[in-house]
Amino acid sequence: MEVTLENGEAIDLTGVDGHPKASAGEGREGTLCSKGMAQLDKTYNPNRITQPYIREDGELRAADWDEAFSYAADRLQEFADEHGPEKFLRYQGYPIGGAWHDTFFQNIYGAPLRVGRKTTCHGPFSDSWAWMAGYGREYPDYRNSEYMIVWGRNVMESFRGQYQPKGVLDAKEKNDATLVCIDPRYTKTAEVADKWIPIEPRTDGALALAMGHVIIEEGLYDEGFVQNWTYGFDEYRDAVEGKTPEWAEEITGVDADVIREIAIGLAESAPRSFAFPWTGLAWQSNGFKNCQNIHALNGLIGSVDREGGTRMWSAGFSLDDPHEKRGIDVPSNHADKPTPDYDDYPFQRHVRDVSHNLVPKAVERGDLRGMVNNWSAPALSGNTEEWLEAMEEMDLVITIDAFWSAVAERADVVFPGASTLEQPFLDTGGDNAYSTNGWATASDAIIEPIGDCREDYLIYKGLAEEMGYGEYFPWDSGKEYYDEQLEAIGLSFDELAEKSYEIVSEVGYEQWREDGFDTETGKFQFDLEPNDSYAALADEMGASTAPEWHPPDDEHYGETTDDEYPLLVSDFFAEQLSRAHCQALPESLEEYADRFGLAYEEYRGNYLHIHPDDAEPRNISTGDMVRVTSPDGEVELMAHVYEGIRPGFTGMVSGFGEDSIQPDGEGANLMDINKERHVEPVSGMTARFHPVEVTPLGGDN
Ligand SMILES: Nc1nc2c(c(=O)[nH]1)N[C@H]1C(S)=C(S)[C@@H](COP(=O)(O)OP(=O)(O)OC[C@H]3O[C@@H](n4cnc5c(=O)[nH]c(N)nc54)[C@H](O)[C@@H]3O)O[C@H]1N2
Ligand SMILES: Nc1nc2c(c(=O)[nH]1)N[C@H]1C(S)=C(S)[C@@H](COP(=O)(O)OP(=O)(O)OC[C@H]3O[C@@H](n4cnc5c(=O)[nH]c(N)nc54)[C@H](O)[C@@H]3O)O[C@H]1N2
Ligand SMILES: [Mo]
Repeated sequence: MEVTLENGEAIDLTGVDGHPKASAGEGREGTLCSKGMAQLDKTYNPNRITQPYIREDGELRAADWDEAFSYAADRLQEFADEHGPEKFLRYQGYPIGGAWHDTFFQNIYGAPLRVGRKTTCHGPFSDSWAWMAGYGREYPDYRNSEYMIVWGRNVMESFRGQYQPKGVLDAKEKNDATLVCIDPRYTKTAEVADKWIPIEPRTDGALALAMGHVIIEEGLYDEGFVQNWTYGFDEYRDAVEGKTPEWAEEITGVDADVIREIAIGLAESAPRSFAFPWTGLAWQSNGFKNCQNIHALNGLIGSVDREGGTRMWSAGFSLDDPHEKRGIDVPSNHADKPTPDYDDYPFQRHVRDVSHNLVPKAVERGDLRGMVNNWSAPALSGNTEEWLEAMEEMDLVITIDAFWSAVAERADVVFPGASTLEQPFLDTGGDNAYSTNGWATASDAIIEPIGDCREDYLIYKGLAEEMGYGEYFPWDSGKEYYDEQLEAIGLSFDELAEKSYEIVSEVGYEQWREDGFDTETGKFQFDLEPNDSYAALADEMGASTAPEWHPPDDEHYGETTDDEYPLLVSDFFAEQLSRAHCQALPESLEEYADRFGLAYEEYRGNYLHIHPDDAEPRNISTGDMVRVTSPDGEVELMAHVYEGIRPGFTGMVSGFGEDSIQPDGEGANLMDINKERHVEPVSGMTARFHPVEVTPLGGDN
């Protein structure tokens, strides 16, 4: 980002022109996403945690850094002596310095367990893609596409300011591309789409199978690709045989004609076309199968890693390892630590890390007794009630945080992390506006940390030194470490930060031509070899690895509505708020309220979006406070009645409520009604669809 400074204070932020993530490509305007823009408000927010805290006689009190480091080091040592580091959980979001977090807490301290990001963001989506295509992430090559199906992905809103929505608009303008939005809500993406398909939630897998049926029936699949580069096509063809558009119409509520139209549209534009699922589908109990069936379409039409299709997007280069360069042998103290066996949770044997919703169970069983957190708000990502109890139960909680989150309030040590304006930052990647290039980007600290905040590197270094492991953190600052990493591409940190970004590598299309797919069979897999570990897991779950349709079924694949709980509720993101991380910022909250024409002064929580057909019989109007009741509990928030949500489906933005960083705890945290059992059974990912009833609270609100 470019920062405008006035008398040493940052007063404005903007994107960098031509930036691979923030622009549509060379010479094009750069802009920021909501999280980027929020760095300014966050940095100067009066509620920000700006000094370390430690717990003394049960109370948190302010401390200086030396005190906090020495206290944390003593407690970590005590913990290791008493319980062993294997009972200390690692939790982190997308912080600056994730590698240092791992070096210290995993490799040196020896804590083997962490919560897998896959179980709170994208498990069903990326796991299914991983076994089908052999790598974790694919990204559409939007700008070169001619037909784009964004499926449970609100690309225009959730990626606002970045290259993705710009690529969508470019494709529409330059390639006359068609954009299809499959989403039960009329989102910002639906607004620009050529076709909005408000599907019945959680039935996407059925729609995808019917599309496969049409594509095969019409002879529109990519025979060359299917024959030479895929495995299990016969099984796939058999699986979709009776799955006609009429069959899917019954399940999905999407007209058979529309299903035919988009299937043919997708196939005729191939390989410059794609069907791309994301978190809307990942958070479903039957999400794995739904995503699998959607991914299969890309194999069928041969748009995998082709121009305008879905790219196997890798950076195409790697940075140097500063430890290695200095001949510092970082131990792997976590490697030989015992980890618990969760025979009663088949997915847990499969997802290398602990599933988010299982953490409270692990604490109850005595397998976990402490944790460290950085830049995450776990209490809001699933199973809240039990998570809060679990944190209370823990003997040691350490967090690096910016606000008084549910973790910070329960922590024994709180370290105030620096914001992106206050510390150096380096990143590399593949997915970006330059379709066949990998990039590196850097920004320097532009202001001194507010109060006593410190850059993340110095927090890990300080802890390591205090515990006698200073030799693993010999660099004076994160910047020095980055400098050594960047030698790989012949730049210093300052040089890169000055330029902002560098296009480093060339990564051509059709990478599979050279090495095949990194799967069991070396091919794109519609189905699995019986000896694959996923196949064994699926077998245990009573699911086949063949492409099939799993309806939500109350047992494994997600609870269903009934007379008592006739509505389905879920949560999602909004442009003005980044996950659980802008709710402390009045600027963001005000913009969010404005968007729905509601008064920020009166209520600063999230809204329950509900269709008039559901609201009217319940006597609910916009601005009313309502109670959302499920078999597992209830939450309260303000209603927003509008036609842009499918009848029967209601939803809210995540990240609010009393355990959030929203200063008054206003609004609802849907995860208050989420329990351990609400997980997708193959990936262990939190599932967020709940049958509920909604009632007006009455009174004068
Ligand atoms: N402003 C902002 N931007 C963000 C974030 C943020 O919090 N705020 N978070 C970032 C992160 S970490 C991620 S992972 C991405 C996520 O980006 P998105 O995938 O866009 O995230 P969600 O808002 O969860 O969107 C999913 C969409 O799926 C729809 N949906 C719900 N149920 C179903 C269903 O059954 N079928 C279909 N077809 N659609 C359904 C929802 O209505 C919603 O519009 O966004 C990133 N960008
Ligand atoms: N209910 C529900 N939960 C969800 C989702 C959902 O749709 N619904 N989406 C999920 C997805 S896709 C993802 S990726 C995960 C992400 O979830 P998390 O990893 O939990 O990430 P955030 O919500 O961004 O983290 C918010 C925390 O970061 C802290 N923070 C903010 N700025 C800073 C800083 O500068 N330094 C430090 N050290 N801390 C800071 C805030 O105080 C806050 O406690 O959430 C998941 N959780
Ligand atoms: Mo995410």
